[in-house]
Parts: sequence; C-alpha cells; structure tokens
Amino acid sequence: MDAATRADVAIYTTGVCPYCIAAKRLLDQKGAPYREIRVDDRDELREWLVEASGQRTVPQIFINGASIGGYSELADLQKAGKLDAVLASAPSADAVALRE
Ligand SMILES: N[C@@H](CCC(=O)N[C@@H](CS)C(=O)NCC(=O)O)C(=O)O
Repeated sequence: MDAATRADVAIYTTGVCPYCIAAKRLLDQKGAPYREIRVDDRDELREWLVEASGQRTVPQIFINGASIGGYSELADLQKAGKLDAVLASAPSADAVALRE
C-alpha cells in the first residue's frame, strides 16, 4: 500500500513508551510515513495535546489533523480492516493544524 499512502500522520511520543514503539511498528508495517513529535519535557505542548486528543497518555496519533487516539485505537482500525483506507485518505484543505 506504500504508493497509495497519502495521509498526513503525526504521532506524539515520549522516549520510554512501549505503546509508542508498538504504534510506530504498526505504521512501519503498513508502509505509512509519519512525523514523530516528542513531547518529553514539553509541558505546554503536552497540555495542548491533552486538549486536542482528550487523552493524557502517549502515543497520540493524528491522521489528517484528526485525533484517532493511541495505539489501541490504531490497532482497532487495523483489526477492523479500516486502517489502509484511513492511511490512503488525503488531508482536506481545512484540516486542523497541529502543534509541534
Ligand atoms: N491505550 C493506550 C495506552 C497508552 C499508555 O498507557 N501509554 C503510557 C506510555 S507507553 C502512558 O502514557 N503512561 C502514562 C500515563 O498513563 O499517564 C494506547 O494504546 O495508546
């Protein structure tokens, strides 16, 4: 699916985070490029992330500006057979800008 992947994927992570590793592994397996944004020691960014995602844990994954949740939600999309389509969707012109 590599050639078909068009989505803008951003993953907010910290250094010691098994779920972050699992999420990145799944994205790698799907051949999906992503931007990794580390939030260690970045309190302001982390506060924004809680507001934007509604969750306090990492990783937090955004696809085309929309929060999809953490590794569990990413894996659920994969199990439901929906992840390829999500990763192949192009960002819309009015996609929410993420902070980095
Ligand atoms: N269900 C979440 C679990 C994420 C999770 O527990 N992440 C850990 C780091 S690997 C975390 O943020 N722990 C700190 C906390 O729970 O406040 C997911 O799949 O992403």
